Amino acid sequence: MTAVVFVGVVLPLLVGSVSVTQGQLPVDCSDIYNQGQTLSGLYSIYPTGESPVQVYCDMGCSGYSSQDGRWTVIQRRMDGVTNFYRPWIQYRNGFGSKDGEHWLGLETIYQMTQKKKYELRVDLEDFQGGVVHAKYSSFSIDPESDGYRLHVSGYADGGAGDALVNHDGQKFSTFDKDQDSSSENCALLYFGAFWYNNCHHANINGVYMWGAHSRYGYGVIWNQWKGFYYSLKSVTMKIRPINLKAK
Ligand SMILES: [Ca+2]
Repeated sequence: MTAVVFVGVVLPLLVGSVSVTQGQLPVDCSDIYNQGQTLSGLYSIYPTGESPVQVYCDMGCSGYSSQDGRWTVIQRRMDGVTNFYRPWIQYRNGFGSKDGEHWLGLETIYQMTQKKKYELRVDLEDFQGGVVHAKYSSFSIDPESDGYRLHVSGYADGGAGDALVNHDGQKFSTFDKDQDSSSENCALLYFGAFWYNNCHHANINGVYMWGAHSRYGYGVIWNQWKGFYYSLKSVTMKIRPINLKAK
């Protein structure tokens, strides 16, 4: 009789401990950092609490304090190896190599930003060694049913200028899913995919080109820094939760 009662007590405890463990699965790179992984690199996160998603974590590097790290990279351009002119399903699910050029995927970004409040940092580099960034204190996107609409605000200047103010409140568009504010198809027109308005001041998923060119709006564009006729060398979009615990 004692044994039966004992089992009855233990089972709920086991169930309880399993759910606690699931609650500790990392949702982003900040969680991974807080679990003691302080090196930049590839890690698995669990934005839905179920399936793992591989991400590149920018934990900060020499010359930066750890407060500058803990970023989850959601987009990266660096060498033109990966084709970014892709249809909706690819932008929804993600593509590329996580340790190189890639797009994390709108669904994963949505799952992350609906769980916590995130800030966004965009790092930009030109072909002459210039390096700037733009930071936004609030970043989230809506579910697919609302076109993965962008919400970005709280701009802080890092030399780049505010190109995303033109894209705040826009749905995401690809060449096969025109949700922009133009009578044209912006993605088709500028060979990219973005939260196009009418059409863009940032085209950072545009075709990879090498610096100055003569085709308006083409290439990897951040207009407020280098204008509409200069394609950038590298771009990284990365997010992390605000109100980080002090380390
Ligand atoms: Ca249109």
